Formats: sequence, C-alpha cells, structure tokens
Amino acid sequence: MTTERTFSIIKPDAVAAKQTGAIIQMILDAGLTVKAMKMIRLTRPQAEGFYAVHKERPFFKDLVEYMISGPVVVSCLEGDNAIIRYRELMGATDPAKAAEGTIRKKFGKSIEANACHGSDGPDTAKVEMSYFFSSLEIVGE
Ligand code: RTP
Ligand code: MG
Repeated sequence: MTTERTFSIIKPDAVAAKQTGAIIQMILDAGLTVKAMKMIRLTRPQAEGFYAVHKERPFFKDLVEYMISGPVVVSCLEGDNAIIRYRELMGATDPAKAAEGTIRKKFGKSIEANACHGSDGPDTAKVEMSYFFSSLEIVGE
C-alpha cells in the first residue's frame, strides 16, 4: 500500500446546497485524512487555469462559469491509495451513472454540477495541490 495525497474540490452546487459537511463526513468515513482545507471563490483565470486541460472541449465555457458561480472548498486528502479511493468515493462524472453510496450519486445535480472534483493521477494531484496550497498550509509538511 502506498500512502499518497490527492486534491479535492467541493464544487459550488454542493456548497450552495449546504452539503459541505455531509461530503467531508463521507470522506472521513472512507478513511481518508484531511491535511489542508479552505473555502475560496475561484477567479475566472484560476478556474480557466485549473481546467486548462479541457479548454478545447465544448463544455469548457460553461464549466468555468459554473466553477466561479460561488465559493468552493478545496482540500488535500491523504491515505493509502488516496487518489483512486477518492475517485471511487466520488463516483462517475455523470451523477445519473454514479454507483450507490458515492458522493455524486447522493449530491450531484447534473453532469456539470456534480458536487466534487478529485485528482485523476499522481502528477495531476501534485500540480493541483500546489495550485491552491503552499507547503506551509499542509499539516505535517
Ligand atoms: P473532475 O475533473 O471535476 O474531478 O471530474 P471528472 O474527472 O470526473 O470529469 P472530467 O472529464 O475531468 O470533467 C471535468 C468537469 O467538467 C464538467 N463536465 N461537464 N457538460 C458536460 O458534458 C460535462 N462534462 C464534464 C464536470 O463538472 C466535470 O466534473
Ligand atoms: Mg477530471
């Protein structure tokens, strides 16, 4: 087993719907540890930069509008195989296709407003954590 870290966003729809606490509880109940957490409102350049990988996709403009529509809660999570375990806990991108017991099944409103983000691999996890947190803000660094 490998202890690793991943980056999470509780997205604007979930924060607005007062689901932040329930989602954090699901993360903790899954055995992941929170190493850093803060609420922020993304600027347009921050959201465009964060999702730059999708900039040619048809949904990019909408995605950026959605991500800046309200505050989000960003965090660094740690645990054995945290990246894949958090992706499993989130469920499929489209909440309608997400498995029972996942965050997106429970709280996702649409394929866009799908409650949470999680890094998809070790390289993106590193980049995404450093996009929002300095090492001084991460517990135990
Ligand atoms: P994320 O990056 O947010 O963790 O989500 P993901 O890997 O499951 O999905 P990805 O393909 O990376 O898409 C990023 C986010 O863009 C929005 N999206 N909208 N309208 C659409 O067809 C569409 N497809 C994706 C979602 O908010 C998705 O999480
Ligand atoms: Mg993704």
